[in-house]
Amino acid sequence: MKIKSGLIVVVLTLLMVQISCTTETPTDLTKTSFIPQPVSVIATGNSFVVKSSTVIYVEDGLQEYGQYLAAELNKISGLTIEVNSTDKVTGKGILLSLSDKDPELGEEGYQLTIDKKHISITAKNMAGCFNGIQTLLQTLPINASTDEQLIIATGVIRDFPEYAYRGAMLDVARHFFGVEDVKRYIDFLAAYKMNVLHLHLSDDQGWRIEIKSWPNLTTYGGSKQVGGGEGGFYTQEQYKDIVKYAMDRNITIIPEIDMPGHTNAALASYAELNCDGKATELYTGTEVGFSTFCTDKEITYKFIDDVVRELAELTPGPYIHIGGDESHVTAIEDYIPFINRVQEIVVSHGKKVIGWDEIANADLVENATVQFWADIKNTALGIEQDAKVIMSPAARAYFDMQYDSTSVFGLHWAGYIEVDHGYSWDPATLVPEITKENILGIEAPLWSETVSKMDDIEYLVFPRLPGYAEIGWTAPALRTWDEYKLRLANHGKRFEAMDIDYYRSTLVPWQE
Ligand code: TNX
Repeated sequence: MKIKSGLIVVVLTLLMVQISCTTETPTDLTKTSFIPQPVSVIATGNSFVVKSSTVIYVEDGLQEYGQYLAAELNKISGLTIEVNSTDKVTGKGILLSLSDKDPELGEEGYQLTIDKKHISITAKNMAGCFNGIQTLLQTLPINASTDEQLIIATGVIRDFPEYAYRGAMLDVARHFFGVEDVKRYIDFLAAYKMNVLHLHLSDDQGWRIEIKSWPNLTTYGGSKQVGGGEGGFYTQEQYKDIVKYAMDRNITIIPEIDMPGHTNAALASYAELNCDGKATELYTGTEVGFSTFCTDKEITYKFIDDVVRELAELTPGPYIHIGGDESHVTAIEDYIPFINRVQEIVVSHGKKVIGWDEIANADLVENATVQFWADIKNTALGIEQDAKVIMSPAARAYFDMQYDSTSVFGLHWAGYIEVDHGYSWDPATLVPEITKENILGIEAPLWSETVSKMDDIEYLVFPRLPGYAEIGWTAPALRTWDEYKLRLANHGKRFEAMDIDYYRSTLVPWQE
């Protein structure tokens, strides 16, 4: 009998340990699967509980981010957390504030301090504050049920990015994606601290941005898409709405008008842009390199000036992307003066130039940026001319490359990109000709020849996007695939909660 009751005590104790383990409050902040991995995470062993009485306090100018955080917390918790415009924390609360007393954090860094009663996010700029908010949100489940307590482990996170430019591109020309889809794409970037969305707004198959001085571009040139279906375009009002939505999430929109090649939609819309004065037919296939603006007609430059002027007026960000890739039917003697002149047009409207790596064959203007996608020689020419480089190596960073031969969507002209291959590279050492001081950052482009719905986009973009975000944010010394894949696995639940239709790579140990 004695032995029996002893056994019962042991069993009961074990059971209690088990129960307390499974309902354990998170007290070790270092156990959180942050993506991107922060510069430093120190745990202090306690926890902060988010309650209905928790207030968000914001300094002047941070009201919008306060509201954003409240909305996210309320979504997760079912609570109605309030925002208070004051920097004096009176009760239990979360404080957002700006300070330039910590120069190590730089333009986009932040310090997130969590203790039992207070949470504070301090940054030099609003951008840093937004990044700190994203880190704070990753300490919480994305979809807690209302009766579950929202508990955050205490500690201190200091964090700042490796590269200033961390972006993704969306090709809305081959297939058109409406405003709501673009906003969802923006949410994906924001959750992982990416700060640039490059929109590929024109190509052979469609022109997607309203230009008031050349209306046929969209009414006719935007009417179709790959496969022959109905296309679409953004009115200027819709584009402004996208720009604002992005800006509220610390994301700069970079609009691209691809030229002199990839211009069939414009050439079909206006006969005078063709050398023979005849409009081309609309095109709905997926070939590249067959179209070109007529580079020695004056009307071409009047057209480009109008387009760039209207676009620059709508775009608060510093850049206009002029494309310049795959102009296979433009003679190099025509291509170079064309790119030179278009760069001057961009500069005259107060913007900086970005172009695909081919533009480095021209005489680059000051502050030009070359986007490396395929050709190292071109990119090296750009570096010789003091241009900065955006790293988008097709064989590593193209969202439209298939994961493997069984992938439903995507292409594979640059190879297959499994999740580990997309993650395991360092922009500063990938190519000997391109070194850290040349690099502005990284961008993962999604070309849309094979995708026509948001679900298709999600399959190609997830789970690779968090990896590109981490390459842009986290120093290479803090990143290995073997450790990253465990953190990524913990984000599967977040993808599901966001209804993201992601690719279940067998290389990642997803949680059941
Ligand atoms: C190359 S990358 C292109 C695009 C295609 C893409 C497909 C680049 C600058 N040009 O026109 O859509 O390949 O992967």
